[in-house]
Amino acid sequence: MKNVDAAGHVTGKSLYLDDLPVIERTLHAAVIDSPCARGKITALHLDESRAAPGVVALLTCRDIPGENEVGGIVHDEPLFAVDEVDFCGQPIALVVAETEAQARHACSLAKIGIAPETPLLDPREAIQKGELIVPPRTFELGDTQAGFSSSTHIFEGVAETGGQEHLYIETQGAYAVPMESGHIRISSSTQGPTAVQRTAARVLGVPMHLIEVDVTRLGGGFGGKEDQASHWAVMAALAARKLRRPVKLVLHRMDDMRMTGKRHPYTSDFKIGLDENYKITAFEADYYQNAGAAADLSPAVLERTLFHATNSYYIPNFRATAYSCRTNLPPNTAFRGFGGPQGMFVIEAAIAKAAIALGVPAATIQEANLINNGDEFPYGQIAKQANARRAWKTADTVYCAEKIEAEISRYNEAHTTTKKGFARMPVCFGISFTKTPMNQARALVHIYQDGSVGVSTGAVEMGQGVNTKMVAVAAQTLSINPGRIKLETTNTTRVANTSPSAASATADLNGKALEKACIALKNRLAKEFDGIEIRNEEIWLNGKKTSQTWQEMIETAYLNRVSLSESAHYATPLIHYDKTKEKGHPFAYHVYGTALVTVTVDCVRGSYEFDSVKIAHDFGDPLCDQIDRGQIEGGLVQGLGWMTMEEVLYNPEGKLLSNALSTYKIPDIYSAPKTIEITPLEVSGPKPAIKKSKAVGEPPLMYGLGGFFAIQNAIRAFNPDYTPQFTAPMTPERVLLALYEKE
Ligand code: LUZ
Ligand code: MOS
Repeated sequence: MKNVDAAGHVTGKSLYLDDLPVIERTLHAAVIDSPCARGKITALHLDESRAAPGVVALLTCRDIPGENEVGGIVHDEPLFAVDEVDFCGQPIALVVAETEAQARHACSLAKIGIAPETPLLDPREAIQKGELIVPPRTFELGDTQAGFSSSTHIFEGVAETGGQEHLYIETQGAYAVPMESGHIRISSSTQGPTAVQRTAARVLGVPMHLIEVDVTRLGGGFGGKEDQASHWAVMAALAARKLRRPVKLVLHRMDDMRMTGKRHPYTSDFKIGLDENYKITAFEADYYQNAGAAADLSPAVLERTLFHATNSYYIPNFRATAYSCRTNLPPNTAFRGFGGPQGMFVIEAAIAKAAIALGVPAATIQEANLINNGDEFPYGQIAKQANARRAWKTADTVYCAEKIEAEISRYNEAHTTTKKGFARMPVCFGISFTKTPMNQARALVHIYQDGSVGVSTGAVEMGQGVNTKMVAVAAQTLSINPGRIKLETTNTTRVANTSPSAASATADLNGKALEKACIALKNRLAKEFDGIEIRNEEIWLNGKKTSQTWQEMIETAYLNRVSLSESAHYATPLIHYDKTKEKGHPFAYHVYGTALVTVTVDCVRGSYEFDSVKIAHDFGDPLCDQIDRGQIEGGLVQGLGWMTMEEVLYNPEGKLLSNALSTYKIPDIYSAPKTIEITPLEVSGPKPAIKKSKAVGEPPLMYGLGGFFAIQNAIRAFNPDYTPQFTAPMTPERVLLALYEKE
């Protein structure tokens, strides 16, 4: 199965939001945003903007017919600031003009008076001031006090991870077109068409059925368009409704970087206890999440940090509390891994700290504590089909980990100005939205009279290849050629009440719904034609091939007045979660894997190169092997970027410094590992995985954490005085300082 989008992408024919043909009389919008991170608005001088050439309207919070509210989980985020601002880049007003250049020019004429206050930027400071987004959450298993008193070794420390810019190649944007009777059609670059529809309906004060959201594809999302695509779509819709003209709003890169939230930075305290056999007897942690100025998805991200606090390990005595801290940064949001990577970094840091102090390889502790079937996660789910050990062993044997380590030791003995470092990174990631009700999806299938097929689901294609997977599911289930099947745009009038394409669960949820619809159609055709069977486009009857073709059969079915359309709904079975007890069975299943990361550090410059990353990954039976490998490579490199070179920096006034591609560096082909090898575990996926192919979107990102620890090990090989700190990203600047740190 080839990627159905490949030809369109390489020939430049694929349509993104900004490629949609522009309708006559279309207006263009641009956003006036806050230059200040915190303060009262004292004056809005917008007359000059209003009077600028080409300007048709200028909208503020006073022009909102419904609610000035875009917060999904907590209602704490205005679309346009009212009388105070809470972050740099917060939208204050929308300029609508005949051309985009005119709209932008008008924005530059706005004069906003703000009485600035000192912004809160640090989550630990925020919590001292009582600035919490939601009450803290605590997950607990066993008895940590007892666990620590039976520990031979106890270590405590601090672990910190930075933010991460999504850097989807396509920036945020939307195009709203007013239709008749108050109906507005919005094309949006969103992972969550229903989120856009719901939010637009709320802000415009109209029922949801008046808002139609259509998505062709996204040039990347990575979580940044799970909730934060809504703002721009709603602004365009607001202007379209008021002015009765189509309105387009596309953010420029620097606007996008300045105005949107990113991965949540975390700072955390940990305490780990081990017995003489390196078994972890107890683990405690406190996580302080930098949520930014509004809740956005922070409470859900916070929850996933707790779910992944023990990564691939079984820890009998566990207690962790997570705090979502309100600061004056743009509201931070979903980002591939969704709080999981932040949680996993802390346990890996704790293990690394213990290993260094005890003079054993981290692998000794990691391996001793891998989760086994029957072990309990701190949230009460029992590990089933736990492939943690299998992945570890596969990586070990297929890649001869011992040999790699021996070669590195030899290299380090022979070289003085460069050193190599090695780390293993096991990963265990739970598949399902942690909010149980979100685990549902729908699909709609039409077989047309000529035997061609149109498929609609709630899945949004954002480069992850879900369209190809949906075509594969329909083709396999109907047993027809993939070439007969067209994936329609994702549209709220065809498939309603969609969960966002997120949580690695899109192919599973939508694929299962699609499979159900296809099975229903297949069964209906079988019933109509005496129990025929479709096998690879051939029609078989009583175990014999007939002369009839698929196309002829469909034509006859139509003439016989058989319905050739079907819609189906799927809800993940068995999952549940009780927040009052913090126990349940939140995940349909877990994805496991282990990565072996090798790095060479230039000990003169502090720069580094990843020699190789060798991965044993738990695919299940992949629907499209190439797409899954692409997801693994991409996720890994994105994780390495987060851990090493990507540094989101704000100045003390809360202004984003890393605000362009010149100051924010993501991995390019030169900084990607020289080789990436991927070995699938030879195990089928579980039942809730579509066609037994396991979810693949997020888990590989966390292999990147190995990059941090590999670099740290290389530094240790060079500088015996280095006291390991667990602060990511490990930028070349930090590496250089560590290489020459004195005791
Ligand atoms: N989004 C969400 C997610 O709303 N809930 C989740 O559990 C989740 N997990 C990963 C990524 N996005
Ligand atoms: Mo996501 S972080 O699965 O939108």
